[in-house]
Amino acid sequence: MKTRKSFCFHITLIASYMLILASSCTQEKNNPSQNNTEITETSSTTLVATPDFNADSAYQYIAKQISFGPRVPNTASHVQCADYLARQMKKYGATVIEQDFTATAYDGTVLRAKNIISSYNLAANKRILLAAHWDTRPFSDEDPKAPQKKFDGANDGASGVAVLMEIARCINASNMKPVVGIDMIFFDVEDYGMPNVQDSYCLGSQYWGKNKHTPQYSAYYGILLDMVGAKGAVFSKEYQSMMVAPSIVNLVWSKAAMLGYDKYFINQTVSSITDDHVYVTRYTNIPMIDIIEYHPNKGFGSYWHTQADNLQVIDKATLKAVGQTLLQVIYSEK
Ligand code: AHN
Ligand code: ZN
Repeated sequence: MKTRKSFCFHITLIASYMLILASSCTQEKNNPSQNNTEITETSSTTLVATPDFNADSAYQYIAKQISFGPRVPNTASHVQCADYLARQMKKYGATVIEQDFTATAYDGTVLRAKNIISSYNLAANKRILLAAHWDTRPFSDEDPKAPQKKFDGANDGASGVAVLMEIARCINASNMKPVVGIDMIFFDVEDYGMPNVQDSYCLGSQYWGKNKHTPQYSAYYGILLDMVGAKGAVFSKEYQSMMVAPSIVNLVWSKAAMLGYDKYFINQTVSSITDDHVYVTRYTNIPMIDIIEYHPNKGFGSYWHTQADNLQVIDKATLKAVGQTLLQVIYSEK
């Protein structure tokens, strides 16, 4: 008679066989958006072992970025923060490329800019691209009292970078490593734009999309983080992300739900948001989604582009929800 143990073993074997069958249906490694429904469905019902995302550490990376002052292009704070970011990513074992360029803003100002690209496991063909912008908007134009003033950009800018830095620290510190290659890009000059001026935002991702750090570079898919650390944040399914990579949006949202973060990652679709993912997909064809705080009825958080976007708006529980979900997503890719 079969023991319970061997019964379970057989179930495991059958499950593995089904997984192998499903994986053998995979065609090319890049761009899952048009196919692979089975793969995504299979992998989205399981959780894997990952390092533990430390939200205290992520919070400190936000505080450190803010300590340089607003990271507005053509300021000393901007240069000093870039040096810090590149130095930290090297410390966490990444291969780092600093891509210097100039960008002309909507008002003709020539901005000295830098995208920072950090890579893990360069030998892997299958790669996941993670990104966030590291610059700060030069004015808090949504603040009725101080529309011309610089601001901290704790959430708008620093939070996404901080989550990626903590993931880098985790990858480096843990004996568990992702199977796939990981590239993290800190885009510059995302926020030096003017509402209603076409393509005036996202100058760093526009530059990178037309001048990739490695000409042949591609990725299986990309995930952009923007405003991922505020108290009470919700992440809606953004329309452009749903158009180019619905399976990736649903994969991320289902991993979040399995980890108990469904109050942050809500099952609601909202209209398109112009952000770095749009230009990455436009110029490189890499399907990229945006995890961005956006409330179905009221839009961005009330702190958005105001003086209130400072450390006080940051909630470690939000950083944890996003960071742990991302670790789950990248460690489950095979
Ligand atoms: C616009 O407001 C056009 N897009 C939102 C992108 C953004 C600005 N993310 C952060 N700041
Ligand atoms: Zn902004």
